Amino acid sequence: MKSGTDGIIRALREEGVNTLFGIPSIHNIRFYEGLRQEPSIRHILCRQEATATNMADGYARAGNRLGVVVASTGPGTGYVVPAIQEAWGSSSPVLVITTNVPSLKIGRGFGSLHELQDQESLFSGITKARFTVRQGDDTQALTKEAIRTALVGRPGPVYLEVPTDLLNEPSADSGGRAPEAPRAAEWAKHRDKALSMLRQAKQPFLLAGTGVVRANLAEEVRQLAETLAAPVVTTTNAKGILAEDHPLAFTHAVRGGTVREMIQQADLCLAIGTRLRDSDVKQHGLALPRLIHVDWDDTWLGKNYETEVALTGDLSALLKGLLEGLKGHSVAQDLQAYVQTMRTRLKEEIRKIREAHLELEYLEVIRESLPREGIHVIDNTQLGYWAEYFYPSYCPGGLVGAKGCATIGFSFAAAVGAKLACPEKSVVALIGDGGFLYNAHELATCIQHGIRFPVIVVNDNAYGIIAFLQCSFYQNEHESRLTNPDFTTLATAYGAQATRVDSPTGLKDALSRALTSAEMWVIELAATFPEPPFWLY
Ligand SMILES: Cc1ncc(C[n+]2csc(CCOP(=O)(O)OP(=O)(O)O)c2C)c(N)n1
Ligand SMILES: [Mg+2]
Repeated sequence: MKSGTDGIIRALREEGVNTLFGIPSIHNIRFYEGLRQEPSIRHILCRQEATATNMADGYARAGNRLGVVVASTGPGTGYVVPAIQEAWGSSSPVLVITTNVPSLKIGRGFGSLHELQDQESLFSGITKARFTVRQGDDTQALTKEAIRTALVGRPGPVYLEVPTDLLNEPSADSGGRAPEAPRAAEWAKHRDKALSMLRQAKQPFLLAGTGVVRANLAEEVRQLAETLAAPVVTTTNAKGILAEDHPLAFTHAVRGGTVREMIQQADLCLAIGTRLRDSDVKQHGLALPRLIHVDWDDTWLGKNYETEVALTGDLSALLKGLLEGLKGHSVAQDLQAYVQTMRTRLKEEIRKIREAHLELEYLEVIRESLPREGIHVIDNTQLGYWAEYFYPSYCPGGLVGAKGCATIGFSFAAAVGAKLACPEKSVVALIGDGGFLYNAHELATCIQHGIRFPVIVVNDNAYGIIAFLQCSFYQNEHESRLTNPDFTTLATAYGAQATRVDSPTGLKDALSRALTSAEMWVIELAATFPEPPFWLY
């Protein structure tokens, strides 16, 4: 008869999972013995559970598939929480497999080793579902259900908890439960209204979010934009859903200048696969015209913007349905001319900003160092904010940001996961000195597993954005300057290669060396970027 562990591992194998990130413990030790006997599953041994979770998240986003982290009771699980908040906010399908105290001791408060009362509740606001295995459950069926829940509809993290004894005990064999089916598109209900609004719009635009990236809908977005001659703006993690050198690409939705003007002049917004969250759009002062909101489900409808027509359900079916309904649509010539004029203005505006800001020159160096399909993973650091506005992404997932909950200390670890998911792609991580010391220990993991890519550490010896905000609000800094280690010595101590640069040409040379090298590289960029772009543009 299969054990609880066998059930989980069989389910992982049957669902095509071949990579896990995690840390062993006395509570999950039986699971690791199972893994030892399962050569088809690769385990990346990490140095802390939060960073292991960021890796699983980066793996999920870059590979457009499930990421899995293995943790253990109490502190091991606690470390997972902030990283799962990021995955939740970014609709990233990450499965947490963790343990709890022995089944008969759960909830009794005996003070057992690692015991954390109500452990599962830590995940209540940041997961799609929580599965807790109890006596008599079939771990294989539950794991399958957990995996499918993470991936179905709007993707997101899921929590699976197994009491340590049940990893070893025989597991029931129920034959598996029916997975939740994706909700059928409900667009037919509002089909005519949406199509007539789109056909009659004088100046429509598309606002695309993470959902279209997760659902692989770049081609549909391009066709919709071209059918309607509609400019496309995006949130950070949807950048590149339409290659940003396409004539209809209008970069980040919350930019000022030409982008804001175009949105103010538009008479219809087709928002697709975006939750229109406050932090993504509303708080930046973005007002929307009449709105058609296309999303996986009703959760976010009408929260931040009044919706005139909502189309919910399977995103792919909805976009295909819209395209079908718009067949034969002809675009007015003056609309085409208007969009062209605005695009030319936007390009000119960016050219002028580049003259005034070295930040754009640095971003250009990173852009030119990476192939079109390269993956640039940014942290919440000044140059990262500039990347959200000014780094052109040419493919979905070409720019990956920690925008789920705006955590710092994400990008380096997430880039490890991205590189493992897409070993054939060039990957670069960008992170601040503050953020890097949240996760620099994972250099050890890179060396141990032969993972290689460059991480650019922007060193301004400060929590720079905080210093900037303090000076802006209170005319003084307080507790935002950092005394740092020598980053090149730190990196070489781990066995990585390292260099320090302080100019765009220095960065260019370092990146070209690192991207063609067979080693892990830390490039310290000694530079201060005093203001974030959202303050200016
Ligand atoms: C986990 C977490 N803690 C604190 C913050 C608040 N915070 C946002 S940016 C920032 C400073 C980041 O410093 P650094 O990585 O050096 O980037 P810089 O701003 O200097 O470019 C801090 C502390 C956060 N976003 N996430
Ligand atoms: Mg800094």
